Amino acid sequence: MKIVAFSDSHGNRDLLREAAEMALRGAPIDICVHCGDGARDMDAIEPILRAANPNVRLYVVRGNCDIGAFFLPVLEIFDVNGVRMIATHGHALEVKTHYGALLNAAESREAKVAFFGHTHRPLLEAIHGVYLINPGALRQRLPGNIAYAQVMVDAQGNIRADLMPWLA
Ligand SMILES: [Mn+2]
Repeated sequence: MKIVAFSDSHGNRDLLREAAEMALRGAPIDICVHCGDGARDMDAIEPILRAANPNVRLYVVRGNCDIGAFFLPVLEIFDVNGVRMIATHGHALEVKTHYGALLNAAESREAKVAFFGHTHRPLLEAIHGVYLINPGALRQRLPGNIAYAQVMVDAQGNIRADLMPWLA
């Protein structure tokens, strides 16, 4: 299963589309996550995700800048081949100052992966066996900047997580 996570697109729909097209190369996307701030930008890529895989699952959470998007959840929980994951923007968990609350949110739900955003800084770190993954902000397409995060989960529930840079 291939999970692709974006965050903090802040209205940069063209950039989100380019990142999605890059992510669609190779294996189809089974699950696509947006960690908030520009959550509704997902409208711009949902058709191409569904065209590539009609069964794609989307998890979109509300960020502090998603004004009025009260129909979106603050936290999503989902399972992939027996591996539980959460997605949240993170502003309510104070991720700019510490990861303790985020880690607690994951561990209290027995999640092994926590996707988040808000800091605009890409992060991939395993703490106490929990992957904390922030794709960073979709702002500039520069070689080396991170476009999205990718997590592959095999049938046995083994995880491989990567931050994916823009290709030159
Ligand atoms: Mn933001």
